[in-house]
Amino acid sequence: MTNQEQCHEAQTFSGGKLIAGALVAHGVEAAFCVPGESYLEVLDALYDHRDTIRVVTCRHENGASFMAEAYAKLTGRVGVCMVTRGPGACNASIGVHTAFQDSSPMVMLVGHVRREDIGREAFQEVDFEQMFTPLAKAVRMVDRTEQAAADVAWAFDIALSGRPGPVVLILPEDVLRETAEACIPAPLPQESSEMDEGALERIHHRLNQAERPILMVGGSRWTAEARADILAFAEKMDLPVCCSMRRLDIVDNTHPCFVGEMGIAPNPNLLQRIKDADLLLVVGARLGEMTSQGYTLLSPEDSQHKLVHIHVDGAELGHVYPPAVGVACAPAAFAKAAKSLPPASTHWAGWRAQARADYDVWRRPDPVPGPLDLGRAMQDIDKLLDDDAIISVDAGNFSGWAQRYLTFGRNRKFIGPTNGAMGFGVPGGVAAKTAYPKRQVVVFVGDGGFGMTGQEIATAVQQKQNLLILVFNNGIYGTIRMHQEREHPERVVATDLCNPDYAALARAGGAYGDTVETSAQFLPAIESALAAGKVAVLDVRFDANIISTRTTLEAIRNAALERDAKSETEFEQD
Ligand SMILES: Cc1ncc(C[n+]2csc(CCOP(=O)(O)OP(=O)(O)O)c2C)c(N)n1
Ligand SMILES: [Mg+2]
Repeated sequence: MTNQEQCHEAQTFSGGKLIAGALVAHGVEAAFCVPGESYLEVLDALYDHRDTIRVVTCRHENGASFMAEAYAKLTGRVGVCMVTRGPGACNASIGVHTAFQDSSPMVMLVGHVRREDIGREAFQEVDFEQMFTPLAKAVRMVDRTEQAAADVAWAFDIALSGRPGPVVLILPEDVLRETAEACIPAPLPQESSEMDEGALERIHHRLNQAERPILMVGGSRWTAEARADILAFAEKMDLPVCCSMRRLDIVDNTHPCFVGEMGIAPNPNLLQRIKDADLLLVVGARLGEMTSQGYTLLSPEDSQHKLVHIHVDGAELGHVYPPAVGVACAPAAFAKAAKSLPPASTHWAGWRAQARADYDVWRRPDPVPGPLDLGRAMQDIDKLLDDDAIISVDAGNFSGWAQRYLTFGRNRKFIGPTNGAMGFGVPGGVAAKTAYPKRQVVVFVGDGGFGMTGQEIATAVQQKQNLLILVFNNGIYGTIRMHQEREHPERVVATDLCNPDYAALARAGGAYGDTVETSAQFLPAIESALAAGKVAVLDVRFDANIISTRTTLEAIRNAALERDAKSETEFEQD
C-alpha cells in the first residue's frame, strides 16, 4: 500500500499545513528550531498544533540539531529539528553528522529558496542535496505541495528503519505557501526482523565450544525489553558483557555480568580479556574506530575465527571485520530469541567473575592530588543521583570521570556523542528534560564544550527546566593538550582557555550558579543546586594537571621529554 492509499479523504491544505499535520500524525511531541522566514508557513501551521507539539526555540542551530539527536537517542523516536536555508543548515550540520555516526533516527526540515530561483545562487541558497549526501542517511527536496505530507512519512520511515539515521527534507518556500489537495498519511509500519533459527543454533554451538566468550553490546534500537532480554541471556549463560563506546546504559552496570566499557581509554584488563577471548559476540555495535582501539582490537584472521556479529544492517557485517558468523538482525530480535536458548555447557568457570572483579577494581578511584578529588566526587554523586536520572555527557577527557565511575542501566540513562562531537552535553540535557520533564537530568561538560553550546542554558531557562550542569573547568582544551604534550612536549599552542565566571554567567541568565573548588564543597553544592528548582550551573574548577582518570599532564610531558632525549642520543650515536 502506498502512502497515498492509506488516507481516506483528501482536503486542500498549504504545504506548511501538510508538513505540520504529518508531524502530528507521526506522534511528534517536540521540535527543536531556530526560526527562519524561509519556513514561516510550517511555523504558522504549528501554531494550530501548539498543544500537541512543543516548539523549543534554541539559540543556535547546533544546539537545535544536537537536541533532536539526543531526543532520538534517548527515546528511540524520531528527533525533529527545523532550520533555515544555508546559514541555519550549516550551523545544524553537526547534529546530522552525530545522528549518522550514532545511528539515531532524526528528521531535519530545512527551509529553502523558491523553486524558480534554484540554481541562481539566490539569497542563502545552498545545494543541500550535495551538502548533506555524505552526512545524512537520505536527502530529499519536497518539490510538489501535494507530496509534502507523504515526503514526511517517507523521511520518518527511512530515519527509523534498518540502521537508524538522519534524513534531511528540503522545503522550498513556495511549496510551503501553495495549496494542494492531499491527505495526511498515517505512519508506515516498521519492519520487524526475526532472528534466523539456523544462525541462532550456530551461535549456540559456538557458545558450547567456547572457553573464553565475551558479549559486547552497542549501537542503537535497544528497547527496554531488548535490554532486559540481553541481560537475561547473559545471566543464563554466565557471560561477561561489555559495551561499546558511550553505550553505557544498555545493561545494568551493577549486575555481576557487566564488566565495563570499551571506550577511548578502556580498562587495560578488559582490553586484554577481549584479545584473549575465543568468542566475541557483538550485538548491535559497529566495532567503530574507538571501540576497536584504532582497528587493533582484532586482526582479520582473529575475527574470522572468533567474531559473531549481529547488526541490523547487513552491509555492516564484514564492513571492517569479516565475522565467523554474521547475522543481519535487530538487537531486540536477537535478544528475544537468545534468552530462550538452553544454558551452554559452560567451560569458563571463573572467567565472568574475574572480568567483573577487574571492573570492580577499575571503578575504585585512586586518590587524586589537589583540593578536589574528582574520583571520590564521582563516587559521591553516583550515590546521590536518582536511580532514573538521565546523564548527558559531552566529549572530552573530563567525560572519563562520569564514564568510569558512575553507574548506568536499569533506569538510569546515559547519553553522549559516540562520534566525539563537542557541544552535545547542554543541548542533550535540554532534550532530556523536554522528553522527560519529571526526571532528574544532569549534564557533564568541559569548559571547551560549554563554550560551544553553553548558550542553550538560555533555552533551558526559557523552558523552565530544572537542569543541573556541571562544567568541568580546567582552563584548557585538555584532550588536545594531552595529545600535544605527548607528541610535542612543552610546545603549548592553541589549547589554553580564558574562561568567564560560569556561576556569575548563569546567574545573569536567570539560572542558579555556584563554584566548587574542593572535595568538601562538592556534595553540598550539588544538593543545593538540585534543590534550587531551576537551571543550575556548577563551575567545577580543578587543576589542569589532572588530565584524565588515569594520569597527569606532568607524567605525559616527562615521558615524552625522556623519549625525545633518548631518540636524540640514539641519533647522535648513529
Ligand atoms: C566540535 C568539535 N571540535 C573539536 C573537537 C576536537 N576536540 C576533542 S576534545 C577537545 C577538547 C575538549 O575540551 P574540554 O571540553 O574543555 O574538555 P577537556 O578535554 O578539557 O576535559 C577538542 C577541541 C571535537 N571533538 N569536536
Ligand atoms: Mg577543559
